[in-house]
Amino acid sequence: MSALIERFLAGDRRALARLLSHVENRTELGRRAVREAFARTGRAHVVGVTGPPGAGKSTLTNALIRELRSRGRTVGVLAIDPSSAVTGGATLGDRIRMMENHTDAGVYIRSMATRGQMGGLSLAATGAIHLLDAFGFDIVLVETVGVGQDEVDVADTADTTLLIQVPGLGDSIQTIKAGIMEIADILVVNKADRPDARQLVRDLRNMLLLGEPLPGGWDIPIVETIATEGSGIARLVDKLDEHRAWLAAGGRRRARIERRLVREVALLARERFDQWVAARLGSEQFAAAREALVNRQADPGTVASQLVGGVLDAVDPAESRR
Ligand SMILES: Nc1nc2c(ncn2[C@@H]2O[C@H](COP(=O)(O)OP(=O)(O)OP(=O)(O)O)[C@@H](O)[C@H]2O)c(=O)[nH]1
Ligand SMILES: [Mg+2]
Repeated sequence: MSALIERFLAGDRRALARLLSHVENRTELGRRAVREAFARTGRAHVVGVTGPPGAGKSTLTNALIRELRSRGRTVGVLAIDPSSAVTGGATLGDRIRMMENHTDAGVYIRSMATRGQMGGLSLAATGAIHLLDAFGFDIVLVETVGVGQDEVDVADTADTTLLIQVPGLGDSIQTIKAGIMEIADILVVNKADRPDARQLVRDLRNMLLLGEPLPGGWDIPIVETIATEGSGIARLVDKLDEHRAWLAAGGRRRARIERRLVREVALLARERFDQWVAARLGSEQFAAAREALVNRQADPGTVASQLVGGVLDAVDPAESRR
C-alpha cells in the first residue's frame, strides 16, 4: 500500500488533502485510495446542501458546522463549484473565503471544481465523499449550486438533501414545481429576516399539501433560517437527525445506499469504457478506419460496431449483434 494511503488511514489530514486531489483528478492513486478506504465507509451522514446561487448555502453550511460542533459531531465539507472549471478558479477562491477558517481538528473543508465531462461531478464528488466518510467525519456536508443536473446528482449522492429557498426570487415556486421537489428531504427558507419570507413559507406549505404524500410517511419539513445570525439552525440539525433516524428505520437507508453505489459503478464503468474508446480511436491501429471514414468508404455506425464488436462478443454475443 502506498505511504500516502497509510498516512490517510492513520488520520493524517495532509494525506487526506492530497488524496482528495487525486480523486478529483481521477488518478490511479485516487482509485486505490477509495479501494483501500472503502471498508471504513458507510458511517457518515451525508447531507446535500443545494439551492440557487446566492441563497446562503455557504453561510448556512458555516452555521451548521458551528451547531454540529457544539453537539460534539465532527464535520467534513465538500463545496462543489460548477463555475470555477470555466472561470479558472477565481470564484473557487471566493467561495473558499466564504467558509470560516476552521483550525478545529473536528472540521475539514474542501472545495472542488466540477468538470464538464459526463459524470465528472458525480465521480469526483462520490470519491471525495467516500474518503471523508472513511476518514471518520460524523457528517459530510456537500454544497452544490442548484443549477441543472448538479442538484439531482447531489440528491442521488446524499442521505439527506436540504433544498434552500430564499424569498424574492419570484420564480422559485415554479422551479420547485418543475420536479425539484422530488429531491428535497428538508426545505429551508433562508433569509427569513426578509419581509417576503412568510409568503414563501405559505406558498411552499400549500405546494406540499397539494403534492402526493410520500410513501413511508416522511413529511418534508419547512425550516426557516437566518444563516447570518444562526437562527433556526438548531431546529434544522434536529430535522437532519430525525431524517437520519427515519432513513435507518425499515431499511430505507440501505435501499438508498444500494441505489447510489450501483449508480456509481455504472458511472465508473462508463468512465473506464470512454477512456478505452478514446484511446483506441486515436491509436495507430485505427488510422485506416479514420481514413475510410473521411473517404466515405465506411460509415460511423459500422466503424463503431467494429470497435466494440469484439469486446461485446467476448462477454455477450447476442448484445453485439443489436
Ligand atoms: N439577509 C440575509 N442574508 C444572508 C443570509 N444568509 C446568507 N446571506 C447573505 O447572502 C449572500 C450569499 O451568501 P452565500 O452563503 O455566499 O450564498 P451561497 O448560496 O453559498 O452562494 P453561491 O455559493 O455563490 O451560490 C451573502 O452576502 C450572505 O451574507 C440570511 O439569512 N439573511
Ligand atoms: Mg457558496
